[in-house]
Amino acid sequence: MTRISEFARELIMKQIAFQQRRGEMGIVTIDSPPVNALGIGVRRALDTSIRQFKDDAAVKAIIVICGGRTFFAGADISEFGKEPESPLLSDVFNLIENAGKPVVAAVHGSALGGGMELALVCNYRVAVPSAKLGLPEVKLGLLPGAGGTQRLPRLVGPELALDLILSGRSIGANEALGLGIVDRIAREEALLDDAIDFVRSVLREDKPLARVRDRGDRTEPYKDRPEIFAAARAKAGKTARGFLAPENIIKAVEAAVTLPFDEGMTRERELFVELRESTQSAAQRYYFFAERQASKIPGLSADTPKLPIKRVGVIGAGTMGGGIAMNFLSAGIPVTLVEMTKEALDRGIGIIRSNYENSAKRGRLTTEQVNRYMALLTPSLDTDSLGDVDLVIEAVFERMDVKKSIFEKIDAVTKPGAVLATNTSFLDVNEIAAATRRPEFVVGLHFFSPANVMRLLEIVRGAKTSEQVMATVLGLSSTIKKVPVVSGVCYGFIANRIMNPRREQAEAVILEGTSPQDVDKALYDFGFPMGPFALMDLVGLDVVKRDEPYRTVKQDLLNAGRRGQKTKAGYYDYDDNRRASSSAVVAKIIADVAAERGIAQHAPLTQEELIGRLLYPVVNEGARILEEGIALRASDIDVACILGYAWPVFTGGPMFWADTVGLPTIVAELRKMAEQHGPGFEPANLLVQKAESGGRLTS
Ligand code: 3H9
Repeated sequence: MTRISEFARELIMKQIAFQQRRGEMGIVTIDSPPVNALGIGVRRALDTSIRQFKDDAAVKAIIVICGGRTFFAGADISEFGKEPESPLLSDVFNLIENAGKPVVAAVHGSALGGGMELALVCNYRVAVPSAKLGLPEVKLGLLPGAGGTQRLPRLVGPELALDLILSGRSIGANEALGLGIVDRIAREEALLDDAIDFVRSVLREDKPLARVRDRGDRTEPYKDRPEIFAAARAKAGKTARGFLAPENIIKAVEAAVTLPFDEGMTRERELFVELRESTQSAAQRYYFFAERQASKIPGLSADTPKLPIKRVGVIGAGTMGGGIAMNFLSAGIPVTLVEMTKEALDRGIGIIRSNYENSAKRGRLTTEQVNRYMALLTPSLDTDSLGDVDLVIEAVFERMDVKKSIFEKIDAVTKPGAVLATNTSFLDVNEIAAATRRPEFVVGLHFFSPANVMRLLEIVRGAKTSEQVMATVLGLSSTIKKVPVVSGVCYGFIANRIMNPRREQAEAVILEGTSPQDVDKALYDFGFPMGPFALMDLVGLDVVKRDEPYRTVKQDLLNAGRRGQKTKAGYYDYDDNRRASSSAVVAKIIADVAAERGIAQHAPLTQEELIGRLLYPVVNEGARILEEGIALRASDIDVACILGYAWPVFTGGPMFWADTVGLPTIVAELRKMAEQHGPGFEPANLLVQKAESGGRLTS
């Protein structure tokens, strides 16, 4: 255990905690940027401050409040996996709960995880209207491990507690007031004053101290209702397939209903530790930081001036262009949408409107919002109308000659300093930039479909893209609520390039005797929402078709009119309810293609063999992407795969997963594949080096 000197402790304490007296009130203000996470420094500061006021007879009540932008955002996630240091969160919470005088949490910003748990340990909670409270531990593969699973059900009942803890969603202060989680709403700019007023009224009433742990009225009625837990399990089985945390959460909330408080706390602890030690939680915690790291570009300082983006032009009103436009409209940025024909333009605008209206029907938007967004949209049939925009995003079909002529044109009509972006998914951004007189203002903005929904945005940095343009588009990505991943220029960039081997291998193994169903099942069981064949059937084989110099199963299926679900036949047969079943026609096509191409069929690969065959080449491609400097770091590749291809987050993405499998195993398996199937499987140098030196791809 690391020990710090008394002097250092004093210093840390002084920087983090500020104590003041207002009459009989002892006020503890914690200010530990950025988010007041409950790391060791904050715990020590709280411990010392609370102890001091607890022992001071002149202090009749204690208020815990935070400085900076938020109340405590939870335990310090970077501390998990390290040796715990005293005082633990449970020590601090015991101190608060047994202070013998009212302790009040004054909440602004977000009270999340351990932060909300701290508020629940306090006798009362006062919050400003904009405050949010939530237990998002499930998103880190954890459960609320500082009493949240025991106290929240005692306040709001187990059904709502399960809903909140399993979803990890936050609720606003007013909703929390209605549920009895918050006791008083304070004025936005007068939290401390209003919290003091509230405590004074509590002291005047001189009632016994209210402690959530002593409540039983909301849990008692559920003692003989196991069906609510069965229902939660059934739902989690569907919405969180493969994740471990939901089951432990349900068990912990069950304990809140069936066990006395202290026994429930012991059970919560066991269930929490089990999750904390799991690979899944390590992966999800890694991912939490990976997502935040992705927007940080080495050498690009945070104060690089950004270009103002007040108006955007989008060229192409197809599915992609329309989706891209929606991101800006929803962020309040006006868009000029350009198409070649009036029909295509009208169709594109109609789709945007109906997308918004569908959201309104589901209660996610108001009609007023829909109208406001649509009013920001200017349709146009002429690129000359782009003279006043600050950014143009081209989203037309993938042909270099077409893109070049568009860029030449927009270079001529847009104002100097306007950023010109292409949404290409594989073409050379440098070649496109060379068609303009401002290559330093050209960048790739690769959205994923549906562009208004998918959170990933690959930012393709051309050889000449300026730092200012990079800073601008990185900033813009957070305005439109995307997670940016920076990629160098190469075919397919990061996400499409790294996942291509999975498709190639899936198509190869079915010719060698494994069925499309087995391939899809292996990947589904690994945690993907669906396998590649089911996905191609869903999207349409005509949409994903590619020209190959040899006979392919896909082309034969298309020739037989099997375009996927829309024709009730693709790699699978479909009934009227879109239920899939295997197809003798497909099996025959596969056998014919294999015979013609001289590919010998053998016994189907096992699930384990399939995962190696389909996903080790993905890891290998990731290592090449790193070696070539296309990705800045391994974790960026993981973010791209998780957000772009629904790679299961509980494995951490291909790079983190490879580290958990063991790089020597992957290198050895790739070498075996290279012997059997050709040199394309040879492990990348970086992979070999790391495997031999005991290193990891991720840090
Ligand atoms: C827990 O509490 C377990 C307990 O039940 C039991 C324990 C026994 N720790 O997101 P941002 C960093 S588990 C460490 O960009 P925003 C973050 O990495 C915890 N660091 O800002 C970033 O660093 P950098 C349960 C944290 O304004 C910086 O703060 N709590 C933590 O968009 C700014 O973050 C959660 O899961 C943390 N807990 O959003 C809440 N939180 O600048 C997690 C943030 O170097 N946090 N950082 O990149 C959040 O959801 C958001 O950060 C928050 C602010 C909404 C608070």
